[in-house]
Amino acid sequence: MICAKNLGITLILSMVFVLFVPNPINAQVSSLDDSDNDGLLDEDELNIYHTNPNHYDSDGDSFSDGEEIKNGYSPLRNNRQKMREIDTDKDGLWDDWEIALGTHLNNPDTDRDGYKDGEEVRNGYDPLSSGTEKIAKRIEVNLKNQSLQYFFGNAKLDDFKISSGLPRTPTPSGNFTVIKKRPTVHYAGPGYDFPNTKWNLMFKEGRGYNFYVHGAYWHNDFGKPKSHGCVNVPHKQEYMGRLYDWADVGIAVMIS
Ligand SMILES: [Ca+2]
Ligand SMILES: [Ca+2]
Ligand SMILES: [Ca+2]
Ligand SMILES: [Ca+2]
Repeated sequence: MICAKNLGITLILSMVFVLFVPNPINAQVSSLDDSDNDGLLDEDELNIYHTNPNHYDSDGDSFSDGEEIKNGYSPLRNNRQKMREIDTDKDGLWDDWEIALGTHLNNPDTDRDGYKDGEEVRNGYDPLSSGTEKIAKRIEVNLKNQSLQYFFGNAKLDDFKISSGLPRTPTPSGNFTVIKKRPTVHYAGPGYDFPNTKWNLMFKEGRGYNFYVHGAYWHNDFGKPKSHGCVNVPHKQEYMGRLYDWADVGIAVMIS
C-alpha cells in the first residue's frame, strides 16, 4: 500500500523527470553546437576549417573565426591574409578551393592515393576518391549580374564581379570553349591601348577581333559593363591569375 507521503514524493519525482529528460529535438541540437559562439558549428570547425571549436579566435588577431570565414580571411593566420591567396598545405589548391571541394586544408593528399589534391584537380580527377572518373571544369559568365563563377564538377571555386562589353560592343552570349591560353596580349584599337595585359583565355575568334576572358588593370569598375566585348576580370593573381592557371584549353565557357 502506498501511503500519502510516498505518493507525493513519487509525483514530484515524476514531474522533475518530465522537466529534465532530454527530448529528441534537444538531442539533435546538441550535434549542432557552437561552443565558442563564433558563428561556426563545432563539427565544421573540426572537419572543415580546422579551427579551435572552443576558442572564438583561433589565430588571436581579435577577429572571430566566423567573421574571418565570412569575409574570406584565413582564421588560422593572424596577418589578415585572404584564403584565396594562401595554400596552407602547399598541394596546389588555395585554401578557399579546399573548403569548396571538401578537401583537407592541412593534408596535401586527402584521399591518400599518392597524388596531391592539386595535382588531381589540375588533371580533372576527384581529390576525394581514388577513382579514375574525370570531372569537368567550366566557367560561367552571367551578363545580367556582371559576375563570373567557375566550377570543378559541382564545386563552385570562385564567384566575383566582372565587366563585360558596353552596349555598342556587347559580349557574345552562348556556349563556347577555351580556344587558346595567352599569357600576355596587347589590346589596342581606336581610343585604347593596353599593352602587357596578363592572363588571357580566348573563347571566340572573330573577324579581326577575338574575344577573351582576361585581366584588366586600367579600371576598377567591376560589376558594370565597360569593355569592347571581352570579359574583364581584376588583374590580380588571386582573381584572373589563378583562374588562368586552373583553366585548360577545351573547357566550357558558358555566357548567358
Ligand atoms: Ca564555433
Ligand atoms: Ca581570428
Ligand atoms: Ca592547399
Ligand atoms: Ca590524392
